[in-house]
Amino acid sequence: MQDALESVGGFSDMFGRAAGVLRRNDMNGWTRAAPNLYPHQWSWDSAFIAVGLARIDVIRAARELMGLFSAQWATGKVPHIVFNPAAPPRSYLLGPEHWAPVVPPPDAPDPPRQTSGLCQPAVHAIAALSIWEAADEMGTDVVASNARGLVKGLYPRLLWWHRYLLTERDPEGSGLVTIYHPWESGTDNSPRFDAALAAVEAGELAPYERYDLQFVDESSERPTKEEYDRYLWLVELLRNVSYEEEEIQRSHPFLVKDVLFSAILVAANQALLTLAEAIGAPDEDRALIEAWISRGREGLRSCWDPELGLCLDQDLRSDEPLRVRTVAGFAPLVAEEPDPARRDVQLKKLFSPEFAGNAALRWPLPPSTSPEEARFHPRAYWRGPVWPVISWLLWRSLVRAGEKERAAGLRRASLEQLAAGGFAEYFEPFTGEPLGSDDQSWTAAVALDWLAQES
Ligand code: 2M8
Repeated sequence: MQDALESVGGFSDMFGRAAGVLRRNDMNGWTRAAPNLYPHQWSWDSAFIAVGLARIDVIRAARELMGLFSAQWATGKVPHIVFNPAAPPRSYLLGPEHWAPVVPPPDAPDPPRQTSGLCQPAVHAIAALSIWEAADEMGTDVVASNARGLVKGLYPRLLWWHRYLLTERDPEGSGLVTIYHPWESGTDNSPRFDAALAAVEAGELAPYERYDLQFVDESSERPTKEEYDRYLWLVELLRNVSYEEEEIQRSHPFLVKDVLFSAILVAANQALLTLAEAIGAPDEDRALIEAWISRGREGLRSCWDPELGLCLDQDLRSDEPLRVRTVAGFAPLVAEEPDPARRDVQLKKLFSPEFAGNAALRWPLPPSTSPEEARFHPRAYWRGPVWPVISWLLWRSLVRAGEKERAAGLRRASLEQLAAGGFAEYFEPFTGEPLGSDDQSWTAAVALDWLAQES
């Protein structure tokens, strides 16, 4: 049978083209998220990039994570952006000066690096495990054992990062991570946060220019000015309190228990546990990680909405669930929820007309927001388009749940989407039109991983 991917002419050379994107975005040891729109190193982008690089060069993949973790704060926080001092001026809205705390925090990275003060979902241990496994497949040669050595060196930093998230970001011990800004979710302007953000009253801001709009054709594909005002105001508040966690939890107007972040952390803890076993980490570490996994799953169970069949974020300020159908609702699937009944509900929902089973979709891939939501928008950033990295996360969860056929379908549809539209940042779900930045690194990276699966 003619392979549908070959018929669109993009399959045979896709691996080379994806590798070319990562090569061109390589900044000599770390990878910019995109050529123009995102000229710095982003935290979760780097983790996905390392997953892709593991298919090309295990040492370079490990170095991607090492570069990021060299900017880890003393609390264990991994910053969401590590700035590129050589980025062209007027390329990205917020430079290091916008993040500089009023009083330098005791937990700035050592040696000092220019970073943001937020963090992003903890995909990193998943990436570290991918590198370890790719090295294992290579056998005992010197490159493979060097790569394993580098991952072993990263392990204590990964543990420290997860500890930060489960202590400073979860003083309640709920197993759920509190985010201080929609940017920490990675799904910036998702309608998940509309209600919580609406309650934030932006104060006086210095005039600012939207550099992002030079690189994206339509402003409707990016967040609005009202959203940006609030984003910048939240940054201002955080730096005013020098990122002091207790003070943030006391006074900050945006505090959300993020179910997708929390679920990714559970999956990352699973990966960390496998790594801990592989490297012979102390028993106490393994017991701690196992406890984190149970606590995380328990926390997610408390956010379950039986009527929707989805998990919901919790707004700590209003003490209300944020009731919107988005891909974040598949947190139990991502967290590898062991209860088969709950898993079945999630699987049905994922492939229902509310998500990937919508008959009008160009490819059966989950839109970031359900097309049945009133606030769905097919072109607006995280309000509807399909994001290949999210498809990859869900695909990985299906593989791990033993859902081979469904996983294969998601992978195939994703590769067809990329064969037709290139390595775009996101895609219009009904037409398949590529949107946002071209040559987005993490899109190329997940393509590499998907393509390597068959070989
Ligand atoms: C987007 O976020 C940045 C802010 O962090 C932005 O809009 O300027 C999001 O898609 C985020 O998840 C991603 O990590 C980043 C870089 O790709 O871009």
